[in-house]
Amino acid sequence: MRRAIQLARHGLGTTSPNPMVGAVIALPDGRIIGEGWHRRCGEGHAEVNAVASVADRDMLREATIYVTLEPCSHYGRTPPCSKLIIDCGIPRVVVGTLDPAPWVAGRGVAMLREVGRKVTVGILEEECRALNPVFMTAHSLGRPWVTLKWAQSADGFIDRERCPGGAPARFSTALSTMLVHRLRSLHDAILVGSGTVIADNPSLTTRAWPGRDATPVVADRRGRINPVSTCLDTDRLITLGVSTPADMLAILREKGITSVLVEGGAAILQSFIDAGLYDFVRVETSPVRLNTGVPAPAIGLVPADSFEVGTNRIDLYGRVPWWASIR
Ligand code: AOF
Ligand code: ZN
Repeated sequence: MRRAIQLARHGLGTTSPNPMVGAVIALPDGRIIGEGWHRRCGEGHAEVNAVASVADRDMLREATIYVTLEPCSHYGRTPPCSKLIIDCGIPRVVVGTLDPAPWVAGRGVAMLREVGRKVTVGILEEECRALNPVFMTAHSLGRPWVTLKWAQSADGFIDRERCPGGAPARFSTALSTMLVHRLRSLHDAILVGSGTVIADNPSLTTRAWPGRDATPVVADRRGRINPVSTCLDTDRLITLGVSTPADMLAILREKGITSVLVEGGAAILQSFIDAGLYDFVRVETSPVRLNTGVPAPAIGLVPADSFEVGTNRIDLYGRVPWWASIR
């Protein structure tokens, strides 16, 4: 199962909205005869790739498949893995954790047991759940995973007081920008307020990182922004006309968004903090002092992890995902 978890991690950044999943096929003496992982949404699941990697199919009749997530039972973009396991004759299945998605939710295990396959559930369960904080949150809490992110001056301001179009205060460095773009690419959506769009006209892309671009989302209750004149990818842009974080998340969930990175401004960040609707917070602090300006949001927590990137300090709060501590 540990090996299966390692394999699953190769899917980071390309499986969403699907989870990262790994699978290992072994003989009773422990010899590994097949390995696989889910590489990309729309492509084969971990079990499919693991079975395909086995040279001698006859060996499957005495093998055990270890899979980090319950094999699926549904026809989605691909056919059910439980059916594959049954059809190729694997007698024993070891599952890390159950799949909380409503289209599986225990039915994969039930299908296997119904035809007499031996199934063990809950091996390295915490680790297997922690592989996919986004997928687990989206399906168990019924809302997207929420990351809050801002950069601040040494004296706690996120920006100067300035008029629209005036240059924003710059806290990030070339290296920390790469890490922010990596963080963006690991979310389905990036949310900003209309004030941020009017003041900065950001593009919210991942140009400093070779990952996919997240869907841009603008909270624009009063219809202040003109989508045509923004730098945002208007083909994919979602505008939200609602005011509360809970309402925003409900709409994003309906649109199939499983994770959102909230990038500001201060008021929208503070509204998510006040509503308790966040999972993880990343704060970058520059040595630059502004003396006056827009105060940074107040989170009132002790960091779970801190590290330095060049001149800047990064503090991580809340439930820190495994992929956020990589540095
Ligand atoms: C597995 N093994 O490797 C993964 C699973 O549209 P599909 O066919 O790709 O199905 C996606 C759903 O399948 C996803 O929401 C989750 O419930 C499950 N993911 N299941 O047996 C895998 N990635
Ligand atoms: Zn599957």
